[in-house]
Amino acid sequence: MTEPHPLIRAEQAATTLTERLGAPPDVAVVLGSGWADSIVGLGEPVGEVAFDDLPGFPPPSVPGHGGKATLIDIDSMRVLLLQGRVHLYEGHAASVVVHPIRTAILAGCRTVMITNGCGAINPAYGVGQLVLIADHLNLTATSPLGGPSAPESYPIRFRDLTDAYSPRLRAIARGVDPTFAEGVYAGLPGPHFETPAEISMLRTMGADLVGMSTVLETIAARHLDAEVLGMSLVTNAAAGMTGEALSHDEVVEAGRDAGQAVGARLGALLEQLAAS
Ligand code: 8IG
Repeated sequence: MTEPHPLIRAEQAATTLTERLGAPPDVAVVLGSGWADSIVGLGEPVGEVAFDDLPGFPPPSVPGHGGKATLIDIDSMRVLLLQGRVHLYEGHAASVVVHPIRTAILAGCRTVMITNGCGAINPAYGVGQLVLIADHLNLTATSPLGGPSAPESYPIRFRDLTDAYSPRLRAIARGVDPTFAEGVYAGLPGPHFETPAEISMLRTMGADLVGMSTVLETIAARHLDAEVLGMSLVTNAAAGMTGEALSHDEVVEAGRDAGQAVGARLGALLEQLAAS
């Protein structure tokens, strides 16, 4: 038998997800590195589904540490928190990387908040700062819209990506904090960090932030006409900027230190979204 199209797989997962949650979710939040602790005070879970129970979700790379989708209510808005993103650098195809977000959107989420931990290329950004993504450079050399064409009921794959990161949602975020910085996010395959020369190149190309996620998910979400809010937590200055070497441990620690503040911001944002 031939493999079903990735969008059909996502439809199947969406059906299971909605059954398990009892009703469709409204908003999805993809939680990136450094964001795990941010959801502690957001609200009592009213539903939870392990990725293991959903078709097409890859098995966890560390046994027992698979992802899950947790549902919380913010006022009358049903928010699906997606914990346990997978990356290109784990050897997954682009279609696998975007499977969770496609599943959430096909289950009913018309708004997606995509978060990540990243390095700052723009020297104006400090470690621990949240930055709204205004636009991206997809430097992964791939697209989730490549491969066999989608079933006819789907939009064409030649998707316009003007205003991919919703100006409307960014304005709502600035309603929470008028000083919210914005920047251009460069998405690379990783998993190594950049050389200082690569960071100079990326700065010349217009990038403010650099990371290993987000761009493929945004493309997949826009293909399905969901509105995207992208938000980056700066966990380190990019390579070559401080004279110090980058260390994964420091990056993880910066994420942990920022957890509470990030959670408060995420909560305020979701409240504002629910009210708008
Ligand atoms: I967290 O400095 C985090 N992720 N490519 N470069 C890239 N990805 C990152 C970085 C960084 N920090």
